[in-house]
Amino acid sequence: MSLKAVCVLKGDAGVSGTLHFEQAGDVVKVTGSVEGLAPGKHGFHVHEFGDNTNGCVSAGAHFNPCKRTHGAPDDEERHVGDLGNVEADASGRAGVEITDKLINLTGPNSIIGRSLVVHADTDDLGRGGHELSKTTGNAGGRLACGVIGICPN
Ligand SMILES: [Cu+2]
Ligand SMILES: [Zn+2]
Repeated sequence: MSLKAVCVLKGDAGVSGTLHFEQAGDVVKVTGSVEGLAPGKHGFHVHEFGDNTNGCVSAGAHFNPCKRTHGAPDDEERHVGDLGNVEADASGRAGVEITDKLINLTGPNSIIGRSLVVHADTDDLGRGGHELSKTTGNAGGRLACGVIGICPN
């Protein structure tokens, strides 16, 4: 039996989505979709806290248990929560199909009980030269978020 999790994204700007997570050995597969986005790329991260009491702001910073610098999903130097970008088509829908080697559904890198956040702008993956590039990828406001929770197998 494999461990599975789910996250329902909700936001004020009409952005919504559902993402499914499945641990498959060392990697976690993330599948689903986000709707209501502006066409183009949007930063997509696991943030530290599963606290949405003050909207997506209270989700805190990127989940970063190893005290690293912000980066791209395939970088050695990255936050555990750095899942890069999702890309919305002309209708505002982003299909998500990510396989990531750092996030986990158990252990110290577990994302259960933390928040998934989708941003207004593109994550520059630490390479943008902006003062925020090395912490947030300068991905702008938080359009929608949700807590990642265990779901039935
Ligand atoms: Cu984020
Ligand atoms: Zn980051």
